[in-house]
Amino acid sequence: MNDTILILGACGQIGTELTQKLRALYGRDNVIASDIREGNQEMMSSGPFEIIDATSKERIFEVVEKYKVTQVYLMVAMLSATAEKHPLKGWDLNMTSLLAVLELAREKHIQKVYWPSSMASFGPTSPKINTPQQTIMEPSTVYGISKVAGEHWCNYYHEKYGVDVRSIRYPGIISWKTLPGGGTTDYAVDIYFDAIKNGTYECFLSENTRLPMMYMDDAINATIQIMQADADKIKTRTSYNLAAISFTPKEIAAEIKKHIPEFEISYKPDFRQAIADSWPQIIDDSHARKDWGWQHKFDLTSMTNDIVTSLKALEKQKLEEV
Ligand code: AKB
Repeated sequence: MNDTILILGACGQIGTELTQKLRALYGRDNVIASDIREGNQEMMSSGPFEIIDATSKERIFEVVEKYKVTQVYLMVAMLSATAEKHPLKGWDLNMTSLLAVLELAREKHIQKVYWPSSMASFGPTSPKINTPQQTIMEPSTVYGISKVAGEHWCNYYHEKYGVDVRSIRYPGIISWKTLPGGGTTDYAVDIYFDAIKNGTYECFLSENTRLPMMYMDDAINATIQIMQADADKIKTRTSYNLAAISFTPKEIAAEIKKHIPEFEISYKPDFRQAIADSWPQIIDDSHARKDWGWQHKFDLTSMTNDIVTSLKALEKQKLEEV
C-alpha cells in the first residue's frame, strides 16, 4: 500500500484507536497523526505527529505537502451536547474543517477523504424504528444540522468535482481506551468506568431511552473497510447508515450486573434527554451491508465482557504499580 494518511483529530475518542490501527496496517511513518494539542505517550511515540487546527486550510495544506499525504481522515467534531451549549462554535468547527478538506481534495492535493456523519443527522420527524438510509431528515440539534449539511457538501463535491469522499453515520460509539467528550451517548461509556470504580452510576438519560450503539472495534473496522472498498462499491456519497446494537440504560445496567452483582444505577435525566428522544432507536443499515460488505461482530453481551475484563485488568495493573 503506497498511501500516506493524515488523521485530523487523532487524539479524540475514535481518532486515538484509529491511529494505532492504521499505523499497524500502513506502517508507522505512513500515518501522520494530528490534533490541536499533543496526545498521550503512545500517540506521540508511535509515529509522526503534527499540531493542526483543522479549521485552517493553510495549515492542513502545509502538512499535506510536507508528507505527500494521499488520504485524510477528518475526525474533528464538536459533539451534540457541547454544540447545544456553543451553537455557532459547533457549526464553525464542524463545517469549516470539512470544507477545508473538501477544497484540498477538489484542488487534487489529496485523493481520498473520510468524514464521519452521525445518527444525529436524523430528527424527531424521522422514523425511529428501522430508520431507512433515505428518509425525512430534520435534525433539532446544531450538531445534527452540521452533519446533514456536511453530508450534502460531501455529495456535492463528489458529484460536481469527482472528489472521492466516503462517510458513515456513526451510532453512539462505546470504548474504554479513550473517553468521549460532549456527546449524548457518552453515558454508555461512563457507566462502565463508574461501575468498576464506585459500583454505582447516575444516568443522565431515563431508563427506557433506546439508542443505536456500537463497540469501538466494530466502528474502526467499518471506517477502514469503507475507505479500502473499491470506489464503484460506494453508491452513497452523502453518508451510510451503520448499525450494530440498540439498548437502553436499563438493559446495559442489567448486563453490567452480571459481572458486578452489587452495581446500582439511578436516573436523573437532564437536557440531553431531549436530544436522545429526537434520535432513532434502531437503524436500518442494509445499504452498507449490501454495498461494501459491512458486518458487526459485537453484541451487548460480548462488548460488556470485553470492556469489564479490560477495565478490571487496568485497575489491577494500577494497584500493582502503586
Ligand atoms: C453524540 O452523542 O453526540 C455522538 C453521536 C451520536 O454522534 N456520540
